[in-house]
Order: sequence, then C-alpha cells, then structure tokens
Amino acid sequence: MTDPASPAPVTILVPGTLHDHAISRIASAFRLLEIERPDASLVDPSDVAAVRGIATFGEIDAAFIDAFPKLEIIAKIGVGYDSVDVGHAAKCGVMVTNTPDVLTEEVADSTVGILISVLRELPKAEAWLRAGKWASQGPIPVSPLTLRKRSIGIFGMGRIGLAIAKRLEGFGLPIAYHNRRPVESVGYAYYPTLKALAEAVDTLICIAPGGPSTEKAVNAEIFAALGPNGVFVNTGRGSTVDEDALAKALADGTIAAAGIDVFANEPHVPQALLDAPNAMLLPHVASGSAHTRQAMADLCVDNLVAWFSAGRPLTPVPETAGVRKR
Ligand code: A2R
Repeated sequence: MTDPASPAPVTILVPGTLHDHAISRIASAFRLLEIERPDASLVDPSDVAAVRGIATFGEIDAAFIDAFPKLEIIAKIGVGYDSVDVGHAAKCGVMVTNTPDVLTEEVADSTVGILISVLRELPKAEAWLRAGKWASQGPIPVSPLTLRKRSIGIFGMGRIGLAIAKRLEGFGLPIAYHNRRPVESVGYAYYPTLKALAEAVDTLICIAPGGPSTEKAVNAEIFAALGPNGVFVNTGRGSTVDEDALAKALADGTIAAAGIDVFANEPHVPQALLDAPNAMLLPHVASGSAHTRQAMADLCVDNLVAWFSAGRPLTPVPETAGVRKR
C-alpha cells in the first residue's frame, strides 16, 4: 500500500512473532519489515526513517516509539494494551489500536470452561484415566467443589465481563461485580470496592485490564475476604494479581482453588504456583482458537489499512482516540 500523499510503499515493522495471517496480509498490503524483538538496533539504519507503522502482539516501550521519527500507528493484537506505552504514544501523536469485541465471546467461553474445570477437577480426572487408575483403582474420588450454589463476583464488568456474567446467569447463579463506577445498563449487584465484592461472593473472576490502576489489586486482603471456600479465576492480566499472595493463599487454605491463564511475567510461571495442586495453570489461551486469533489478526491489519487509506483506524484505544493523521 502507498499513502495517497506519498508514492513510497508504507513500511510496517513487526518486532517479534505475530500471527501468520497478519504477517501475510501485511506483506501483501505494505512493505513488511520483521525483527526478532522490539530492539531498535536490529533495524537497519537506512530503514529507520521508513517505519510508519508497527504491528505487535507484545511490548512497545517509550524508547522504541522514539526510535522511529516517522511512526504514526501501533496496531496491537489483543484487547489489552498495557504492554504498549500508550501515554507516551499519545504524547508523540502516535495512534494505538487494539482488537476489542472479536475475542469477547471466546474469552468468556474459556473463562467459564476454566471455572468448571477447576471446580470439578477435570484435568486431574483426565490424568487419573490416562494413568490407568480408573482400571486399577476404580473411580476417582468425587470433587470437593462444585459450581452449584456458588455466587459469582466479576472484577471488570466490561465487554468480556458482561459476556461471562450472561453465561453464568444462564447457569442459575447470582452475579455481582466491581468496576470503578457502576454500569447503568446492568442489574447485577455493584460493589464500589474489590474487597467488598470479595467478601460478598465465593467465586471471583478477574477480567479487568492490566496497568497501574489494577497493579496487584488482587492481593492477600482480597484472598482473605474471599475465604476458604473461595475460588479465583484470572483471564484478565497477571499484573493484576499479587502472585506470591495467591500462592500462599492456595497453600495455606485461605482460598480453595484457582484457575490462572495469565501471569505477571509470561511465559515464566512462579514455582510456588507450579507447586500448588489446587491451581489449574494455563499458558494464556483464553482467546487462543484459530477462529478468534484470525479475527484478531484481521482487525489488527484492518486498522493499519484504514489508517493509511482513510486516515482513521477502526478501533483506536481511548487514550489516542484524538490523534489525527499528520
Ligand atoms: O472501572 P471502569 O468503570 O472503567 O470499568 C472497567 C473495568 N476497570 C476497572 N475496574 C476497577 N478498577 C480499575 N482500576 C479498573 N480499570 C478498568 O474493567 C471496565 O468495565 C472493565 C474493562 O472492560 P473493557 O474495557 O470493555 O475491556 P474488555 O474488552 O472486557 O477486556 C478486559 C480485559 C483486557 O483489558 C485484557 O486485559 C483482558 O481482558 O483480555
């Protein structure tokens, strides 16, 4: 693709791995430049001034933004964009886009699946069968926990939180939530603090964004409030949880169990969590079906195409919604 205002093909930089479908669409619409990781020294100096867009699945810091004087847009794959220094991008007049909505139903499906798997210990049951214990020792002992009679608390009643709530309402369970402000269009019980929500429910689902405002918001105090029958599921961001406090709460019975799909320092998982038999741990798979990852890749590239052809992206993040094409 060339910019109507300039005949040279637009160069899009991809630092690190990206979905294959996004790569092939970028390569056919733009000039694709790939580097192994977001390190500006890996870009040939003759290409630095050509970079006008970045497509990424991962981290983009202020120094990386500053390295490219002609940078106009960072197109992030994923709804969360805490890995991009969006404040700095906004200050520099750089647009940031994410991929909301197209993953909402998939992440909600996965979250409910994780919750049920944790409660009914389905991974342990499968391991029992595969180890031949069903045949040699008989049925696996019944699961101590169940979804029946649970009360659900959702930390982050946004697009995905609402989709989770609707599903669990269908299971006949009461729903409550905590956001910074109540959502007028929903009738679920609102708690103005996370602690009050945790005290009121026995099942806490975290689907809030990462970043400074939620950093370690789920901590020892919240686990104590959730209590010994408590179950915690996180498909939001690992940074939102104090992982040391979670491991301790699982080990000493402060809560009963957890299902964790996201970690503070991915792909590294704290040993104390790996050691917890009452934790089900997953490698950030909540949106990870071929169907949904392709839709996320398409929206990422559609944002680049819309920016360079019409000067407006489809899904700007709120912090850069006011950035205009220079
Ligand atoms: O606080 P509000 O009223 O802005 O509501 C948002 C809530 N939220 C928070 N709640 C409490 N304390 C905070 N510091 C805080 N920051 C945000 O989280 C809103 O209801 C919800 C986020 O919803 P959406 O923006 O619609 O995001 P979506 O598509 O549901 O995805 C949520 C997160 C992503 O950011 C990724 O981290 C993850 O799910 O995939």
